[in-house]
Amino acid sequence: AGKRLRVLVDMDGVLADFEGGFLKEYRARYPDEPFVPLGDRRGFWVSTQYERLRKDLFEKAVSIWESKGFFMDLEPLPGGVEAVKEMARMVDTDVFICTSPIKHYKHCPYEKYAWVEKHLGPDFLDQVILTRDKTLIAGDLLIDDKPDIQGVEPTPAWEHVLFTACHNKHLSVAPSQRRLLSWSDDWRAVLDSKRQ
Ligand code: DGP
Repeated sequence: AGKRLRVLVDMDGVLADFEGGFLKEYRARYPDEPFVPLGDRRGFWVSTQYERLRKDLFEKAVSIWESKGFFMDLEPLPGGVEAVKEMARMVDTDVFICTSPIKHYKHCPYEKYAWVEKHLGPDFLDQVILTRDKTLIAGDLLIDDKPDIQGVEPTPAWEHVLFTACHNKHLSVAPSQRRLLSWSDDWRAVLDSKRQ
C-alpha cells in the first residue's frame, strides 16, 4: 500500500444541483421573464449568460442564489452522495468537499454546512473546505465542473477532472484534461489511476 489518496470534490454542479435549483427558483420568482433552458446554458457564470439575454436579468439571476434557503434546498445530483460516501469508506482514501462560497455570505456558508450535514451526515462536516481559491488546497484530484480553476498558486497539487455539466458539455478541453461524465461514469478508475 502506498500513500493515502486525497480527493477534493466540488459541491455546486457536482454534488448539488445548482443549475436545476437556480432555474426552478428563477422561473417561480420571475414567471414572465425570459430564461435560459439548461440545454442552452453556455459558460460557467449563470449571471453572464442572463445579462446577455437582457441587461437587467443579471441582478434578477443574482437575487436567486443570494436568497435564504437557496443553497440549503438544492437537490443532490444523481449518485453523488453515494459516490462520496463510498470514497470515504475506501482504504487509504481521504475525501474533502471543496467549495467556493459566494461573496454574499449571509446564508451560503451556513447552508453549505447544513447541506452536507443533511445529505452526508454530521461526521462529514470535518471534510468541508470553504475557499475562494482552490489552487491553495493540496490534493491528488479535484473533481469540479468549472473548466478553468485558477488562483494564486500557479502549479496546484491536484489534477483537475472536469465533471460534465450543462454549461461545459460542449466545451472542447485540452486532450490532457480528463472528464467524469456523471457519477455513473467510472470514478473508481480515475481514483485508482492516481494511487501509487
Ligand atoms: P464552485 O462551484 O465551488 O466553483 O463555486 C462557484 C459558485 O458560484 C457556485 O455556488 C455557483 C456560483 N455561480 C454560478 N454562476 C454564478 C454567477 O454568475 N455569479 C456568481 N456570483 N456566482 C455564480
